[in-house]
Amino acid sequence: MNLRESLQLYFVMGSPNCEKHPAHVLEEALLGGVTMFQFREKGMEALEGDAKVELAHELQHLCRKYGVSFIVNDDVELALYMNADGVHIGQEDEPIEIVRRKIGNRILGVSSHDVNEARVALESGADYLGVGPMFPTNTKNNCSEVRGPKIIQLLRTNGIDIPLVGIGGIHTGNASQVLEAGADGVAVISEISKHPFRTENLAQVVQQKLLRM
Ligand code: 3NM
Repeated sequence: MNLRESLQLYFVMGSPNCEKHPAHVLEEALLGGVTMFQFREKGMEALEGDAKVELAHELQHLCRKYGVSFIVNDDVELALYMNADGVHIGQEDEPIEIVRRKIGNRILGVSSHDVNEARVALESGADYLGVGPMFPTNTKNNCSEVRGPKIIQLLRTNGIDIPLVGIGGIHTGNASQVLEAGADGVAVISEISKHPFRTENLAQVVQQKLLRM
């Protein structure tokens, strides 16, 4: 699978997003057709220290079992320590070039919210962009204003052609809009973490939409 294909159904999650054990949630999601996973251990009651590392290993092991890339959110040192497949960073994290130098040719994802941020990320060595929020969401505190799928269209018409996913408030009913706008895939937290048994429905919507495009 190349990176664009791996991004089709990108599950992002940490223990605060789950109602059952995260390993149970992830395995159900992997069985349902998730194509990439990001460990994002953030927010209230997020694990720290050894407990975080232990959970990360458990989830990485599952990803390996299903042949899905394991990406670590923000924590570059943890990603290197674990030999993760990649890192995802936001605009407020370490500068992109520095992270690129630290992680070598592992996958580097960067959250971007407009054409300028996307250009800088691209020039600084990002492999893919996460663009959001597509729709209103309660999952992330201090989320920036809703951009809607039209921001993806705008990035594409401005020549940003690297792999990108939409994120924020995406579910089975609106995922098609994000793909139609030009995204390679959708990144979701709660739609899967809260209802992992429904992953297959979302995977089907995404695959059918991409096939018809
Ligand atoms: N980043 P849900 S929105 C982690 O806009 C994250 O960059 C966003 O959660 C951004 O799928 C978001 O439950 C939360 O809405 C996504």
